[in-house]
Amino acid sequence: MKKRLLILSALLLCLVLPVPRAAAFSDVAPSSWYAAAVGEMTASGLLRGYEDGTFRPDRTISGAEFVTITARAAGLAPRSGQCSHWAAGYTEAALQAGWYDWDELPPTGETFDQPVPRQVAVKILMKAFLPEARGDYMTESRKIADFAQLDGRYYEAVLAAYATGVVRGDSGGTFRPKSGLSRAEACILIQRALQRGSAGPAGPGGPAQPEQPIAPVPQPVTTIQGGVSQNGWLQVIDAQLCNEAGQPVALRGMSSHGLHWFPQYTNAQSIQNTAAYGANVFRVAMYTGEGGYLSQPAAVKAQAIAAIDAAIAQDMYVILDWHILSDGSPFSHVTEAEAFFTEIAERYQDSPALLYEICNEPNGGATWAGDVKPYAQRVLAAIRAQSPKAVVLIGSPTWSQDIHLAAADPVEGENLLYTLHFYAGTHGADLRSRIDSARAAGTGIFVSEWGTSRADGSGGVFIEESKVWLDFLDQRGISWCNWSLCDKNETSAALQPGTPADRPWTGADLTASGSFVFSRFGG
Ligand code: DCB
Repeated sequence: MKKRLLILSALLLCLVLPVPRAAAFSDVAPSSWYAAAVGEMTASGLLRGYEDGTFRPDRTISGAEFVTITARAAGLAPRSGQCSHWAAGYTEAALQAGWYDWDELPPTGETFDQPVPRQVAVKILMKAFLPEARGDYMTESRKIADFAQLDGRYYEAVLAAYATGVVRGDSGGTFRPKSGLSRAEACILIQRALQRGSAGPAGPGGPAQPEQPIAPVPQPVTTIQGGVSQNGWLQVIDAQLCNEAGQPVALRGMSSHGLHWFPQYTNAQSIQNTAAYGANVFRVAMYTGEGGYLSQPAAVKAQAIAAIDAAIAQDMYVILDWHILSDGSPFSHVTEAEAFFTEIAERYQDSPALLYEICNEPNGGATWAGDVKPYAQRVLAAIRAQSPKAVVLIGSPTWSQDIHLAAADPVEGENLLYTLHFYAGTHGADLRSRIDSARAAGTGIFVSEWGTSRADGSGGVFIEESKVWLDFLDQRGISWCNWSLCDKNETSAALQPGTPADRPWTGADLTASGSFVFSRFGG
Protein backbone atom coordinates (compact mmCIF):
# COMPACT_ATOMS: atom_id res chain seq x y z
CA MET A 1 0.00 0.00 0.00
CA LYS A 2 2.74 2.33 1.05
CA LYS A 3 4.71 1.48 -2.12
CA ARG A 4 1.69 2.16 -4.31
CA LEU A 5 1.22 5.53 -2.71
CA LEU A 6 4.83 6.36 -3.34
CA ILE A 7 4.57 5.44 -7.03
CA LEU A 8 1.36 7.39 -7.40
CA SER A 9 2.80 10.49 -5.82
CA ALA A 10 5.91 10.19 -7.96
CA LEU A 11 3.73 10.00 -11.06
CA LEU A 12 1.71 13.01 -9.97
CA LEU A 13 4.88 14.94 -9.32
CA CYS A 14 6.05 14.13 -12.85
CA LEU A 15 2.89 15.53 -14.29
CA VAL A 16 2.75 18.60 -12.14
CA LEU A 17 6.34 19.65 -11.84
CA PRO A 18 8.16 21.26 -14.75
CA VAL A 19 10.21 18.71 -16.74
CA PRO A 20 13.22 17.88 -14.57
CA ARG A 21 16.67 18.96 -15.69
CA ALA A 22 19.46 16.41 -15.80
CA ALA A 23 20.73 17.59 -12.50
CA ALA A 24 17.45 16.38 -11.17
CA PHE A 25 18.32 12.80 -12.08
CA SER A 26 19.95 11.33 -9.02
CA ASP A 27 22.33 9.26 -11.13
CA VAL A 28 23.48 11.91 -13.63
CA ALA A 29 26.46 13.70 -12.11
CA PRO A 30 26.69 17.28 -13.39
CA SER A 31 30.37 16.64 -14.21
CA SER A 32 29.70 13.57 -16.39
CA TRP A 33 30.41 13.65 -20.15
CA TYR A 34 26.75 13.22 -20.94
CA ALA A 35 25.18 15.58 -18.38
CA ALA A 36 24.79 18.49 -20.79
CA ALA A 37 23.18 16.41 -23.51
CA VAL A 38 20.84 14.68 -21.07
CA GLY A 39 19.93 18.03 -19.53
CA GLU A 40 19.15 19.74 -22.81
CA MET A 41 17.17 16.86 -24.21
CA THR A 42 15.21 16.51 -21.01
CA ALA A 43 14.45 20.22 -21.03
CA SER A 44 13.10 19.96 -24.57
CA GLY A 45 10.81 17.15 -23.49
CA LEU A 46 12.57 14.45 -25.51
CA LEU A 47 13.81 12.43 -22.57
CA ARG A 48 12.03 11.22 -19.50
CA GLY A 49 13.69 9.37 -16.70
CA TYR A 50 12.34 6.65 -14.52
CA GLU A 51 9.73 7.17 -11.83
CA ASP A 52 12.32 6.85 -9.10
CA GLY A 53 14.12 9.97 -10.33
CA THR A 54 16.91 8.09 -12.06
CA PHE A 55 17.98 8.19 -15.72
CA ARG A 56 20.07 4.98 -15.63
CA PRO A 57 22.66 6.27 -18.09
CA ASP A 58 24.62 3.00 -18.20
CA ARG A 59 21.67 0.83 -19.03
CA THR A 60 21.60 -0.57 -22.56
CA ILE A 61 18.93 1.17 -24.57
CA SER A 62 16.20 -0.94 -26.15
CA GLY A 63 14.88 -0.65 -29.68
CA ALA A 64 11.59 0.72 -28.39
CA GLU A 65 13.27 3.42 -26.31
CA PHE A 66 15.68 4.39 -29.07
CA VAL A 67 13.03 4.69 -31.76
CA THR A 68 10.68 6.58 -29.47
CA ILE A 69 13.23 9.21 -28.49
CA THR A 70 14.42 9.58 -32.09
CA ALA A 71 10.87 9.92 -33.36
CA ARG A 72 10.08 12.56 -30.76
CA ALA A 73 13.27 14.43 -31.65
CA ALA A 74 12.45 14.27 -35.37
CA GLY A 75 8.85 15.34 -34.79
CA LEU A 76 7.43 12.12 -36.21
CA ALA A 77 3.83 11.59 -35.13
CA PRO A 78 2.86 8.16 -33.80
CA ARG A 79 0.57 6.00 -35.94
CA SER A 80 -1.61 3.15 -34.89
CA GLY A 81 0.64 0.28 -33.94
CA GLN A 82 0.38 -3.37 -34.88
CA CYS A 83 0.71 -4.64 -31.31
CA SER A 84 -0.05 -3.51 -27.77
CA HIS A 85 3.51 -2.55 -26.77
CA TRP A 86 3.78 0.98 -25.34
CA ALA A 87 6.12 2.01 -28.18
CA ALA A 88 4.09 0.47 -31.03
CA GLY A 89 2.82 3.84 -32.30
CA TYR A 90 6.25 5.35 -32.75
CA THR A 91 7.86 2.19 -34.10
CA GLU A 92 5.08 1.88 -36.67
CA ALA A 93 5.58 5.50 -37.73
CA ALA A 94 9.35 4.95 -37.99
CA LEU A 95 8.89 1.76 -40.01
CA GLN A 96 6.56 3.53 -42.42
CA ALA A 97 8.97 6.44 -42.71
CA GLY A 98 11.55 3.93 -43.96
CA TRP A 99 13.97 4.39 -41.06
CA TYR A 100 14.52 0.64 -40.89
CA ASP A 101 13.33 -2.55 -42.51
CA TRP A 102 10.72 -4.88 -41.18
CA ASP A 103 13.20 -7.57 -40.13
CA GLU A 104 15.32 -5.18 -38.08
CA LEU A 105 12.61 -4.46 -35.51
CA PRO A 106 9.55 -6.56 -36.37
CA PRO A 107 6.30 -4.68 -35.62
CA THR A 108 4.98 -7.65 -33.68
CA GLY A 109 6.74 -6.25 -30.63
CA GLU A 110 8.67 -9.33 -29.48
CA THR A 111 12.04 -7.68 -29.92
CA PHE A 112 11.10 -4.12 -28.97
CA ASP A 113 12.66 -4.48 -25.55
CA GLN A 114 15.90 -6.05 -26.79
CA PRO A 115 19.02 -3.87 -27.09
CA VAL A 116 19.17 -2.12 -30.45
CA PRO A 117 22.48 -2.97 -32.22
CA ARG A 118 24.66 0.07 -32.84
CA GLN A 119 24.63 -0.37 -36.63
CA VAL A 120 20.82 -0.36 -36.62
CA ALA A 121 20.67 2.64 -34.29
CA VAL A 122 22.98 4.64 -36.53
CA LYS A 123 20.99 3.75 -39.63
CA ILE A 124 17.80 4.97 -37.92
CA LEU A 125 19.46 8.24 -36.92
CA MET A 126 20.86 8.93 -40.36
CA LYS A 127 17.54 8.16 -42.04
CA ALA A 128 15.72 10.36 -39.57
CA PHE A 129 17.97 13.40 -39.57
CA LEU A 130 20.55 13.22 -42.36
CA PRO A 131 19.08 11.13 -45.18
CA GLU A 132 21.18 12.86 -47.85
CA ALA A 133 24.51 12.58 -46.05
CA ARG A 134 27.20 10.36 -47.55
CA GLY A 135 30.70 9.44 -46.47
CA ASP A 136 33.63 8.69 -48.73
CA TYR A 137 34.30 4.99 -48.40
CA MET A 138 38.08 5.11 -48.27
CA THR A 139 38.29 8.07 -45.94
CA GLU A 140 35.72 6.93 -43.42
CA SER A 141 36.25 3.17 -43.39
CA ARG A 142 39.86 3.80 -42.46
CA LYS A 143 38.65 5.38 -39.20
CA ILE A 144 36.82 2.21 -38.21
CA ALA A 145 39.17 -0.49 -36.93
CA ASP A 146 36.45 -3.16 -36.95
CA PHE A 147 34.84 -2.09 -40.23
CA ALA A 148 34.83 -5.69 -41.41
CA GLN A 149 32.38 -6.62 -38.64
CA LEU A 150 29.74 -4.35 -40.13
CA ASP A 151 26.93 -5.88 -42.18
CA GLY A 152 26.84 -4.58 -45.77
CA ARG A 153 23.42 -3.01 -45.48
CA TYR A 154 24.78 -0.55 -42.90
CA TYR A 155 27.88 0.70 -44.76
CA GLU A 156 26.20 3.78 -46.19
CA ALA A 157 24.71 4.94 -42.91
CA VAL A 158 27.80 4.29 -40.81
CA LEU A 159 30.19 5.93 -43.29
CA ALA A 160 27.90 8.95 -43.45
CA ALA A 161 27.69 9.05 -39.65
CA TYR A 162 31.49 9.17 -39.37
CA ALA A 163 31.75 11.74 -42.17
CA THR A 164 29.27 14.06 -40.45
CA GLY A 165 30.72 13.52 -36.99
CA VAL A 166 27.57 11.94 -35.59
CA VAL A 167 29.71 8.95 -34.62
CA ARG A 168 33.32 9.31 -33.58
CA GLY A 169 34.25 5.78 -32.53
CA ASP A 170 35.65 4.75 -29.19
CA SER A 171 39.22 5.24 -28.03
CA GLY A 172 40.33 2.04 -29.80
CA GLY A 173 38.83 3.29 -33.07
CA THR A 174 36.19 0.56 -33.04
CA PHE A 175 32.51 0.91 -33.77
CA ARG A 176 31.29 -2.44 -32.40
CA PRO A 177 28.37 -2.62 -34.86
CA LYS A 178 26.58 -5.55 -33.24
CA SER A 179 26.81 -4.40 -29.59
CA GLY A 180 24.23 -2.31 -27.87
CA LEU A 181 24.68 1.25 -26.68
CA SER A 182 24.02 2.82 -23.32
CA ARG A 183 21.24 5.32 -22.75
CA ALA A 184 23.85 8.04 -22.22
CA GLU A 185 25.59 7.25 -25.52
CA ALA A 186 22.27 7.08 -27.35
CA CYS A 187 21.39 10.46 -25.98
CA ILE A 188 24.63 11.98 -27.30
CA LEU A 189 24.22 10.40 -30.74
CA ILE A 190 20.62 11.51 -31.10
CA GLN A 191 21.53 15.03 -30.08
CA ARG A 192 24.43 15.21 -32.53
CA ALA A 193 22.30 13.90 -35.41
CA LEU A 194 19.53 16.33 -34.53
CA GLN A 195 21.93 19.29 -34.46
CA ARG A 196 23.65 18.34 -37.70
CA GLY A 197 20.37 17.56 -39.42
CA SER A 198 19.00 20.99 -38.68
CA ALA A 199 22.15 22.61 -40.06
CA GLY A 200 20.62 22.19 -43.55
CA PRO A 201 22.11 20.88 -46.76
CA ALA A 202 24.97 23.38 -46.73
CA GLY A 203 26.00 22.30 -43.23
CA PRO A 204 28.20 19.41 -42.26
CA GLY A 205 25.36 17.01 -42.95
CA GLY A 206 25.07 18.01 -46.59
CA PRO A 207 25.90 15.73 -49.49
CA ALA A 208 29.54 14.81 -49.94
CA GLN A 209 31.58 17.18 -52.10
CA PRO A 210 32.11 16.01 -55.69
CA GLU A 211 35.41 14.29 -56.22
CA GLN A 212 38.39 15.98 -57.80
CA PRO A 213 38.67 15.27 -61.52
CA ILE A 214 41.34 12.73 -62.32
CA ALA A 215 44.54 14.02 -63.86
CA PRO A 216 44.99 12.75 -67.42
CA VAL A 217 47.35 9.83 -67.79
CA PRO A 218 50.54 10.95 -69.50
CA GLN A 219 50.75 7.96 -71.81
CA PRO A 220 47.48 6.19 -72.46
CA VAL A 221 47.91 2.51 -73.09
CA THR A 222 46.61 1.31 -76.44
CA THR A 223 45.24 -2.17 -76.11
CA ILE A 224 43.94 -4.67 -78.55
CA GLN A 225 41.01 -6.99 -77.94
CA GLY A 226 40.04 -10.23 -79.62
CA GLY A 227 39.79 -13.77 -78.38
CA VAL A 228 42.07 -16.67 -77.59
CA SER A 229 42.79 -17.68 -81.18
CA GLN A 230 44.04 -14.16 -81.89
CA ASN A 231 46.01 -13.54 -78.69
CA GLY A 232 47.19 -16.93 -77.52
CA TRP A 233 48.93 -17.30 -74.16
CA LEU A 234 48.70 -14.13 -72.09
CA GLN A 235 51.65 -12.73 -70.18
CA VAL A 236 52.39 -9.86 -67.83
CA ILE A 237 55.08 -7.45 -69.03
CA ASP A 238 55.92 -4.42 -66.87
CA ALA A 239 52.63 -4.63 -64.95
CA GLN A 240 50.63 -4.78 -68.20
CA LEU A 241 48.60 -7.73 -69.44
CA CYS A 242 49.86 -8.61 -72.91
CA ASN A 243 49.20 -11.25 -75.53
CA GLU A 244 51.57 -13.94 -76.66
CA ALA A 245 53.15 -11.50 -79.12
CA GLY A 246 53.77 -8.98 -76.33
CA GLN A 247 51.09 -6.46 -77.34
CA PRO A 248 49.01 -4.89 -74.54
CA VAL A 249 45.62 -6.54 -74.43
CA ALA A 250 42.39 -5.69 -72.62
CA LEU A 251 39.90 -8.29 -71.49
CA ARG A 252 36.38 -7.06 -70.78
CA GLY A 253 33.34 -9.10 -69.93
CA MET A 254 30.92 -10.33 -67.32
CA SER A 255 31.31 -12.21 -64.09
CA SER A 256 28.71 -14.80 -63.27
CA HIS A 257 26.86 -14.44 -59.97
CA GLY A 258 27.31 -17.44 -57.66
CA LEU A 259 27.66 -20.39 -59.99
CA HIS A 260 25.63 -22.65 -57.71
CA TRP A 261 22.78 -20.12 -57.58
CA PHE A 262 22.57 -19.07 -61.24
CA PRO A 263 24.10 -21.89 -63.32
CA GLN A 264 21.73 -21.15 -66.21
CA TYR A 265 23.59 -17.93 -67.03
CA THR A 266 26.89 -19.78 -67.36
CA ASN A 267 25.66 -21.97 -70.22
CA ALA A 268 26.95 -21.72 -73.79
CA GLN A 269 24.09 -19.50 -75.01
CA SER A 270 24.44 -16.94 -72.18
CA ILE A 271 28.19 -16.67 -72.55
CA GLN A 272 27.80 -16.39 -76.31
CA ASN A 273 25.29 -13.59 -75.73
CA THR A 274 27.93 -11.53 -73.94
CA ALA A 275 30.43 -12.28 -76.73
CA ALA A 276 27.85 -11.00 -79.22
CA TYR A 277 28.12 -7.60 -77.49
CA GLY A 278 31.91 -7.70 -77.63
CA ALA A 279 33.02 -9.45 -74.44
CA ASN A 280 36.22 -11.49 -74.72
CA VAL A 281 36.35 -12.86 -71.17
CA PHE A 282 33.95 -14.56 -68.77
CA ARG A 283 34.47 -14.99 -65.03
CA VAL A 284 33.15 -18.11 -63.34
CA ALA A 285 32.43 -17.11 -59.72
CA MET A 286 32.54 -20.32 -57.73
CA TYR A 287 31.53 -19.52 -54.14
CA THR A 288 33.35 -21.65 -51.60
CA GLY A 289 31.06 -20.83 -48.64
CA GLU A 290 27.35 -20.02 -48.69
CA GLY A 291 26.42 -23.49 -49.95
CA GLY A 292 29.05 -23.45 -52.70
CA TYR A 293 32.08 -25.65 -53.44
CA LEU A 294 32.97 -26.58 -49.88
CA SER A 295 29.44 -27.89 -49.23
CA GLN A 296 28.98 -29.78 -52.49
CA PRO A 297 32.38 -30.12 -54.16
CA ALA A 298 31.57 -32.64 -56.87
CA ALA A 299 28.45 -30.90 -58.15
CA VAL A 300 29.89 -27.38 -58.07
CA LYS A 301 33.17 -28.45 -59.67
CA ALA A 302 31.19 -30.03 -62.51
CA GLN A 303 29.30 -26.75 -62.98
CA ALA A 304 32.56 -24.80 -63.03
CA ILE A 305 34.09 -27.10 -65.65
CA ALA A 306 30.97 -26.86 -67.80
CA ALA A 307 31.11 -23.05 -67.63
CA ILE A 308 34.83 -22.97 -68.46
CA ASP A 309 34.28 -25.23 -71.46
CA ALA A 310 31.35 -23.10 -72.65
CA ALA A 311 33.52 -19.97 -72.60
CA ILE A 312 36.43 -21.70 -74.35
CA ALA A 313 34.02 -22.84 -77.07
CA GLN A 314 33.31 -19.13 -77.72
CA ASP A 315 37.04 -18.42 -78.17
CA MET A 316 36.90 -16.41 -74.93
CA TYR A 317 39.30 -16.13 -72.04
CA VAL A 318 37.84 -17.44 -68.81
CA ILE A 319 38.64 -16.68 -65.19
CA LEU A 320 38.06 -19.39 -62.63
CA ASP A 321 37.30 -17.55 -59.37
CA TRP A 322 37.66 -19.28 -55.98
CA HIS A 323 35.00 -17.00 -54.54
CA ILE A 324 35.80 -16.78 -50.87
CA LEU A 325 33.55 -14.26 -49.09
CA SER A 326 31.87 -15.41 -45.86
CA ASP A 327 35.01 -17.51 -45.23
CA GLY A 328 36.99 -14.25 -44.70
CA SER A 329 40.57 -15.64 -44.79
CA PRO A 330 41.50 -17.80 -47.79
CA PHE A 331 44.02 -19.56 -45.57
CA SER A 332 41.23 -21.36 -43.70
CA HIS A 333 40.73 -23.63 -46.75
CA VAL A 334 44.20 -23.63 -48.28
CA THR A 335 44.36 -27.41 -48.44
CA GLU A 336 41.08 -27.67 -50.34
CA ALA A 337 42.24 -24.88 -52.67
CA GLU A 338 45.54 -26.62 -53.41
CA ALA A 339 43.76 -29.85 -54.29
CA PHE A 340 41.15 -28.10 -56.40
CA PHE A 341 43.59 -25.95 -58.37
CA THR A 342 45.96 -28.87 -58.91
CA GLU A 343 43.17 -30.83 -60.55
CA ILE A 344 41.89 -27.93 -62.66
CA ALA A 345 45.35 -26.76 -63.72
CA GLU A 346 46.24 -30.26 -64.83
CA ARG A 347 43.02 -30.54 -66.80
CA TYR A 348 43.58 -27.22 -68.61
CA GLN A 349 47.37 -27.17 -68.75
CA ASP A 350 47.39 -26.95 -72.54
CA SER A 351 44.71 -24.27 -72.81
CA PRO A 352 45.79 -20.63 -73.08
CA ALA A 353 42.22 -19.56 -72.21
CA LEU A 354 42.18 -20.09 -68.47
CA LEU A 355 43.20 -17.51 -65.86
CA TYR A 356 43.18 -18.48 -62.18
CA GLU A 357 41.72 -16.13 -59.56
CA ILE A 358 42.76 -17.80 -56.35
CA CYS A 359 40.91 -15.78 -53.69
CA ASN A 360 38.03 -13.48 -54.54
CA GLU A 361 37.85 -11.12 -51.57
CA PRO A 362 39.75 -11.71 -48.34
CA ASN A 363 37.97 -9.86 -45.53
CA GLY A 364 37.25 -10.05 -41.82
CA GLY A 365 40.52 -10.24 -39.93
CA ALA A 366 42.54 -11.57 -42.89
CA THR A 367 45.92 -9.86 -43.25
CA TRP A 368 48.29 -9.72 -46.20
CA ALA A 369 51.37 -11.06 -44.43
CA GLY A 370 49.63 -13.62 -42.23
CA ASP A 371 46.89 -14.98 -44.48
CA VAL A 372 46.72 -13.92 -48.10
CA LYS A 373 50.38 -13.98 -49.10
CA PRO A 374 51.17 -17.39 -47.54
CA TYR A 375 47.98 -18.75 -49.08
CA ALA A 376 48.89 -17.32 -52.48
CA GLN A 377 52.37 -18.83 -52.32
CA ARG A 378 51.02 -22.30 -51.67
CA VAL A 379 48.23 -22.21 -54.24
CA LEU A 380 50.51 -20.63 -56.84
CA ALA A 381 52.99 -23.47 -56.33
CA ALA A 382 50.18 -25.99 -56.86
CA ILE A 383 49.10 -24.28 -60.09
CA ARG A 384 52.65 -23.82 -61.39
CA ALA A 385 53.38 -27.52 -60.95
CA GLN A 386 50.77 -28.17 -63.67
CA SER A 387 50.57 -24.93 -65.61
CA PRO A 388 53.88 -23.06 -65.66
CA LYS A 389 52.80 -19.84 -67.33
CA ALA A 390 49.03 -19.21 -66.99
CA VAL A 391 48.12 -15.80 -65.56
CA VAL A 392 47.21 -15.97 -61.86
CA LEU A 393 45.13 -13.26 -60.17
CA ILE A 394 45.67 -12.60 -56.46
CA GLY A 395 43.30 -10.79 -54.07
CA SER A 396 44.10 -8.69 -51.03
CA PRO A 397 42.50 -7.84 -47.66
CA THR A 398 39.43 -5.58 -47.36
CA TRP A 399 37.56 -7.27 -50.20
CA SER A 400 40.51 -6.94 -52.60
CA GLN A 401 41.03 -3.24 -52.07
CA ASP A 402 44.36 -3.36 -50.21
CA ILE A 403 46.53 -3.60 -53.31
CA HIS A 404 49.01 -1.24 -51.65
CA LEU A 405 49.86 -4.03 -49.19
CA ALA A 406 50.46 -6.46 -52.06
CA ALA A 407 52.48 -3.86 -53.97
CA ALA A 408 54.74 -3.33 -50.95
CA ASP A 409 55.33 -7.05 -50.45
CA PRO A 410 54.49 -8.91 -53.67
CA VAL A 411 54.36 -12.65 -54.25
CA GLU A 412 57.39 -14.04 -56.06
CA GLY A 413 56.66 -15.29 -59.58
CA GLU A 414 55.85 -14.56 -63.22
CA ASN A 415 52.56 -13.65 -64.87
CA LEU A 416 50.89 -12.49 -61.66
CA LEU A 417 48.31 -9.72 -61.44
CA TYR A 418 46.55 -8.38 -58.36
CA THR A 419 42.81 -7.95 -58.33
CA LEU A 420 41.18 -4.66 -57.41
CA HIS A 421 37.44 -4.76 -56.83
CA PHE A 422 35.25 -1.68 -56.73
CA TYR A 423 31.59 -0.72 -56.56
CA ALA A 424 30.89 2.62 -58.22
CA GLY A 425 28.35 3.74 -55.59
CA THR A 426 30.83 3.16 -52.77
CA HIS A 427 34.38 3.54 -54.04
CA GLY A 428 35.94 6.51 -55.82
CA ALA A 429 39.07 8.56 -56.38
CA ASP A 430 40.99 7.26 -53.36
CA LEU A 431 40.80 3.70 -54.57
CA ARG A 432 41.71 4.76 -58.09
CA SER A 433 44.81 6.47 -56.82
CA ARG A 434 45.87 3.19 -55.22
CA ILE A 435 45.87 1.68 -58.70
CA ASP A 436 48.27 4.30 -60.01
CA SER A 437 50.57 3.91 -57.02
CA ALA A 438 50.60 0.14 -57.35
CA ARG A 439 51.35 0.28 -61.07
CA ALA A 440 54.09 2.80 -60.48
CA ALA A 441 55.60 0.23 -58.11
CA GLY A 442 55.47 -2.38 -60.87
CA THR A 443 52.34 -4.19 -59.66
CA GLY A 444 49.87 -5.09 -62.39
CA ILE A 445 46.14 -4.81 -61.70
CA PHE A 446 43.13 -6.72 -63.01
CA VAL A 447 39.65 -5.51 -62.00
CA SER A 448 38.11 -8.98 -61.92
CA GLU A 449 34.93 -7.72 -60.24
CA TRP A 450 33.22 -4.36 -60.21
CA GLY A 451 29.62 -3.20 -60.01
CA THR A 452 27.55 -0.19 -60.99
CA SER A 453 25.86 -0.47 -57.57
CA ARG A 454 26.96 0.06 -53.99
CA ALA A 455 29.29 -2.49 -52.39
CA ASP A 456 26.34 -4.59 -51.21
CA GLY A 457 25.25 -5.24 -54.81
CA SER A 458 22.25 -2.90 -54.62
CA GLY A 459 21.51 0.84 -54.68
CA GLY A 460 21.94 3.22 -57.59
CA VAL A 461 22.68 2.50 -60.36
CA PHE A 462 25.65 4.83 -60.38
CA ILE A 463 26.22 5.20 -64.12
CA GLU A 464 28.13 8.49 -64.02
CA GLU A 465 30.52 7.17 -61.38
CA SER A 466 30.89 3.95 -63.39
CA LYS A 467 31.85 5.95 -66.50
CA VAL A 468 34.59 7.73 -64.59
CA TRP A 469 35.89 4.37 -63.40
CA LEU A 470 35.81 2.67 -66.82
CA ASP A 471 37.44 5.64 -68.57
CA PHE A 472 40.17 5.47 -65.95
CA LEU A 473 40.69 1.75 -66.55
CA ASP A 474 40.58 2.08 -70.34
CA GLN A 475 43.23 4.78 -70.32
CA ARG A 476 45.51 2.45 -68.42
CA GLY A 477 44.74 -0.69 -70.39
CA ILE A 478 43.31 -2.43 -67.34
CA SER A 479 41.01 -5.43 -67.89
CA TRP A 480 37.71 -5.94 -66.08
CA CYS A 481 34.72 -8.16 -65.39
CA ASN A 482 31.39 -6.78 -64.23
CA TRP A 483 29.29 -8.19 -61.37
CA SER A 484 27.04 -9.85 -62.40
CA LEU A 485 25.40 -11.84 -65.19
CA CYS A 486 22.15 -12.81 -63.47
CA ASP A 487 18.53 -11.75 -63.13
CA LYS A 488 18.46 -11.31 -59.35
CA ASN A 489 16.40 -8.43 -58.04
CA GLU A 490 19.38 -6.18 -57.26
CA THR A 491 20.70 -3.24 -59.25
CA SER A 492 24.07 -4.82 -60.04
CA ALA A 493 22.31 -7.61 -62.01
CA ALA A 494 22.66 -7.22 -65.78
CA LEU A 495 19.50 -9.07 -66.75
CA GLN A 496 15.83 -8.35 -66.24
CA PRO A 497 14.06 -10.81 -63.91
CA GLY A 498 13.10 -13.98 -65.74
CA THR A 499 15.39 -13.45 -68.76
CA PRO A 500 15.65 -16.81 -70.60
CA ALA A 501 19.12 -18.30 -70.87
CA ASP A 502 18.41 -20.29 -74.02
CA ARG A 503 18.10 -17.58 -76.66
CA PRO A 504 19.98 -14.46 -77.81
CA TRP A 505 19.28 -11.29 -75.83
CA THR A 506 18.12 -7.88 -77.02
CA GLY A 507 18.31 -4.52 -75.29
CA ALA A 508 14.95 -5.24 -73.67
CA ASP A 509 16.49 -8.10 -71.68
CA LEU A 510 19.10 -5.84 -70.08
CA THR A 511 18.73 -3.77 -66.92
CA ALA A 512 20.04 -0.21 -66.64
CA SER A 513 23.29 -1.69 -65.40
CA GLY A 514 23.40 -4.35 -68.13
CA SER A 515 22.80 -1.88 -70.96
CA PHE A 516 25.60 0.37 -69.78
CA VAL A 517 28.07 -2.42 -69.12
CA PHE A 518 27.39 -4.28 -72.37
CA SER A 519 27.94 -1.02 -74.27
CA ARG A 520 31.45 -0.79 -72.81
CA PHE A 521 32.90 -4.18 -73.72
CA GLY A 522 34.55 -2.55 -76.72
CA GLY A 523 36.26 0.07 -74.53
C1 DCB B 1 31.53 -8.60 -53.20
C2 DCB B 1 31.45 -10.09 -53.41
C3 DCB B 1 30.20 -10.53 -54.10
C4 DCB B 1 29.07 -9.65 -53.69
C5 DCB B 1 29.38 -8.30 -54.27
C6 DCB B 1 28.34 -7.24 -53.92
O1 DCB B 1 31.35 -8.33 -51.82
F1 DCB B 1 32.53 -10.56 -54.06
O2 DCB B 1 29.97 -11.89 -53.79
O3 DCB B 1 27.86 -10.11 -54.26
O4 DCB B 1 30.65 -7.81 -53.90
O5 DCB B 1 28.22 -7.10 -52.56
C7 DCB B 1 26.73 -10.18 -53.43
C8 DCB B 1 25.55 -10.42 -54.33
C9 DCB B 1 24.33 -10.68 -53.51
C10 DCB B 1 24.62 -11.81 -52.51
C11 DCB B 1 25.83 -11.46 -51.68
C12 DCB B 1 26.24 -12.58 -50.71
O6 DCB B 1 25.39 -9.33 -55.21
O7 DCB B 1 23.27 -11.04 -54.35
O8 DCB B 1 23.50 -11.97 -51.67
O9 DCB B 1 26.93 -11.24 -52.53
O10 DCB B 1 26.57 -13.73 -51.39
C13 DCB B 1 31.76 -7.12 -51.25
C14 DCB B 1 32.49 -6.19 -51.95
C15 DCB B 1 32.93 -5.02 -51.33
C16 DCB B 1 32.62 -4.78 -50.01
C17 DCB B 1 31.87 -5.72 -49.28
C18 DCB B 1 31.44 -6.88 -49.92
N1 DCB B 1 33.04 -3.58 -49.38
N2 DCB B 1 30.64 -7.82 -49.18
O11 DCB B 1 33.72 -2.79 -49.98
O12 DCB B 1 32.67 -3.35 -48.23
O13 DCB B 1 30.54 -7.68 -47.96
O14 DCB B 1 30.03 -8.76 -49.73
